[in-house]
Amino acid sequence: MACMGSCSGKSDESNLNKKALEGIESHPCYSEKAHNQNARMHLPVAPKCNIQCNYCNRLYDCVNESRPGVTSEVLNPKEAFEKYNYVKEKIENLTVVGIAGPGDALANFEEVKESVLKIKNKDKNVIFCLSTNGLMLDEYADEIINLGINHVTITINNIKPEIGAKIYEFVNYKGKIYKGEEGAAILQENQFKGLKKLVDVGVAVKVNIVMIKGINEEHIPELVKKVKEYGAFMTNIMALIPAAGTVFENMPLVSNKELNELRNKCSINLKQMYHCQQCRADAIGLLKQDRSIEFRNITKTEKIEKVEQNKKLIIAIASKEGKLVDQHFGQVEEFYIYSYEKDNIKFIEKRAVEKYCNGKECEKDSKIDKILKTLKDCNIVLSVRIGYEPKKILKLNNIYTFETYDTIENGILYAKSKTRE
Ligand code: CLF
Ligand code: SF4
Repeated sequence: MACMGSCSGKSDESNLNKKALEGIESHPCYSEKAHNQNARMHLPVAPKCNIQCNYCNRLYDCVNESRPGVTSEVLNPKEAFEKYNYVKEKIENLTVVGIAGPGDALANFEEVKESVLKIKNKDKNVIFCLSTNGLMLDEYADEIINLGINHVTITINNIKPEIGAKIYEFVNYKGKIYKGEEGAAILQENQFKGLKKLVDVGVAVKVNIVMIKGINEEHIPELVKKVKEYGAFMTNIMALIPAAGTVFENMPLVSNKELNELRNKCSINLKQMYHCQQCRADAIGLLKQDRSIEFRNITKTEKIEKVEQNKKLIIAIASKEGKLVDQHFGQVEEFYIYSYEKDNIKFIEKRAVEKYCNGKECEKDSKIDKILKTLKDCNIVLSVRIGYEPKKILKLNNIYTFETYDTIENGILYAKSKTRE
């Protein structure tokens, strides 16, 4: 599960092991005090998921969007390690490395394990944090413990399969698809078995709960009591984000007042998180100050084939008014086409395209094909952000993509510096 979490209420720290307890002080999600001081970095190494939540749309990467499941890149363990080293140099107070999607950490366990081991071998003091939907938690709990991960988040939205059946479209358990109450029951059983295994060795388990009006909000206090009985350290009740293109896209919004009233009610039983930012799967920095855009693509530059010094570059710019690179790739309806040759930057024309992002996944394949035709002579696309799917497809067609927010001229010079010998 993409991790979706000022704390108050009761929690029992006496159950925690020494590392889990020590880690809380500098964990921005577990400690309200730490959230203004300590930074976390998410490694987006887990693209696959093994369930389908009715609120999840992992590929919808919009410029204004900051929510779980969204990332601008997916890294392999080597790239994740390189990126960690780079970010660590720049952010002194980086204490936590989390894996929060964009899919489920345990549906990508080999990548998660390799990334954790690489970083751990280099830096013994990192606090690792993992977020999961819990479907494979019973199976992987021992490995998680052996890896020394002492902070785990499980998203549990219900303790009644009839409610779960309304939240999950399907559960893919060990290669077989289960739907309705059957699927929800399998998920629930594994979540609680895994929770117990972790709590038994003192891991600090936070349970994330998505508050969905008309589906589970009445049920949440009972759910919080249950996870408390099982030894969860705290819960983080979050408002549903009705993401475009999902079954729940038209569900009612939850107000802050409603959310905090429910949290207050539940705080009688268990410590509550009030400062969750529902962050991206590639978030970096303090919870309230996401710096991920600064660190995009830093591990990818060596893969760019160098272009001959004098070859003319054709560059497509995502720009609202033709002055700045200030649009997300998915939002562009008109690209500004420029050429760069022998130190000369020249505007050529505007080219209309159909907007790539409208929230409907099913239409994206045909749209990217059309965009590719429109940009077929281009070497470079410059935008503020681009999702990993279109980026990958453009790359396969020898069009390199760069993310920046700058004047068009500076953007072109930046892209040129990355592609020239
Ligand atoms: Fe990341 Fe989640 Fe670990 Fe925090 S986020 S894996 S516990 S390090 Fe934190 Fe972000 Fe809320 Fe998650 S603010 S979405 S609770
Ligand atoms: Fe999306 Fe749900 Fe899978 Fe998380 S667990 S990635 S929210 S489908």
